[in-house]
Amino acid sequence: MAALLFLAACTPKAPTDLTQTGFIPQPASVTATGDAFKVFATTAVYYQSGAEGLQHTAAYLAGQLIGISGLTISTEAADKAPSRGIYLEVSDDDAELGSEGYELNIGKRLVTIKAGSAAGCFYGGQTLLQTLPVKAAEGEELTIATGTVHDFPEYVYRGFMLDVARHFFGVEDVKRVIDLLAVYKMNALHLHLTDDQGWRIEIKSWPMLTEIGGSTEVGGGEGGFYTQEQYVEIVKYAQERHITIIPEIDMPGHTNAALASYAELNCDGKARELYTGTDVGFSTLCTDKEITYQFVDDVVKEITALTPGPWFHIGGDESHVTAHDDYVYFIDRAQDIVVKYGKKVIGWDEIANATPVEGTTVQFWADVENTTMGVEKGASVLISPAARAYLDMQYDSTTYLGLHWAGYIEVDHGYTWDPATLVEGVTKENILGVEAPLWTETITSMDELEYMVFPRLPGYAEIGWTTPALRNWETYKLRLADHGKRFEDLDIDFYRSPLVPWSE
Ligand code: TNX
Repeated sequence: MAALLFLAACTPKAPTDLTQTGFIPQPASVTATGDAFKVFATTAVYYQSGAEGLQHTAAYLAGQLIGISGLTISTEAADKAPSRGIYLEVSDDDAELGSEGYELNIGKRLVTIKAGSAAGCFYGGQTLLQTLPVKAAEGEELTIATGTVHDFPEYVYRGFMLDVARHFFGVEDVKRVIDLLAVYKMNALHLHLTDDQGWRIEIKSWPMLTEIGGSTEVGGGEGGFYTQEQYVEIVKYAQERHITIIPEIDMPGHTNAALASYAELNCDGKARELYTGTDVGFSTLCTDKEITYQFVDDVVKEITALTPGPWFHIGGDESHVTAHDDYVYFIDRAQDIVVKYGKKVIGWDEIANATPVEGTTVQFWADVENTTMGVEKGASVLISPAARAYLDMQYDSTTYLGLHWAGYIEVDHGYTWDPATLVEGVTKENILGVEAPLWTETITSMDELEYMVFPRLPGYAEIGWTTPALRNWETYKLRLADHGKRFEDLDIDFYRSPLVPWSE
């Protein structure tokens, strides 16, 4: 009897109530059927033969399951659902699911993930993975509560921005960021590739941009840049995780690194000194020189050729030393170049002062008037309010990294808002999605990045994915607390906010 009791105390109880899982983002609906599915060494991930992209999704899911369990989980094409195992299927018989939704059905012997696309199956797989630990303990039996998850996103764009210009982050760091975004069903990574302090992407027709402009960073460190091959490697890695890369070349301001690399881009024909401080708003391309537009054309041409996603971000923020008319003239010409290379324009909200071309998105960060003007001119809006969604804002006055010009953003403040009601005159129909940017003036390493990004990022993922009716801080903070163990197991150096009841 004593031995039995001992056994019962040591064996974790198999979960049987799926509704008790702390999913982030919260799915549209979860129902439980009170049983348990066991993952065995013989469990395989089957995928419907012939469905586009599904083999990759199956391989990704099997890879994750192997990482968790240490078992040899194989993948196999199948013409119909098997009697046991995990089965991925693409079907368009449920219109509510849209292009990214999915239905996850966990039975006692068979798990099926059905979606309108491989992306949907990928997200269903992420939901399934959240029912398991990040890493099983030695000999731990892996069981999943049975039931159904029916789920689809609120917004089509759920993004994170990384500023690799102020401090450079290499390919391996960016891949880790991509992996972490994927866990929370985020699907857009905006790379802020250039700024006053650095030019971070190789442009073959203008090689000094990286040779000179990429050679330093804030604080005077050595900087760095991505070769075009490395950029393609990032794009591909992201694509395999259903994440679109949005490249940003910030113009006509925030261009000191380019102005230091090529004298002819300056109105006075004199190259600028490299800059390693953190001031903004002091640089501008020379808007009335034709060479400027040749430069923009070459840069956009080379980068768009390597970028399968639909967008190109032209920056356009804080051009304080560009005269208003020159600014408008420049943005209009830059937009035309982006369109010429087949991409849609995104720019910071200031670009609404120009004449947005069809399909343009203005990224709201600070100025309500610019944003509503953009909407009046037919643009859609990407919501990134500095006071709510800037990951470089400090949590409180004791945070040792970051800035606070837009205020402090504790985890609850970052979570308790709704994009569709934030700006008067901007409603859900106008909104492409949500993006949380990390500016890196004060962020120099992956540990520092993680500390500012976690635990706020899952909140932005949920704002982008989950309908406001299902979002609530009181229940969210409990789910977030559950994820603390996952952050630890993923080796994420996160901020233990006192507002979240982390378990010991
Ligand atoms: C404003 S947000 C900027 C960036 C800075 C950031 C720091 C925006 C479009 N411009 O250049 O890095 O504040 O929080």
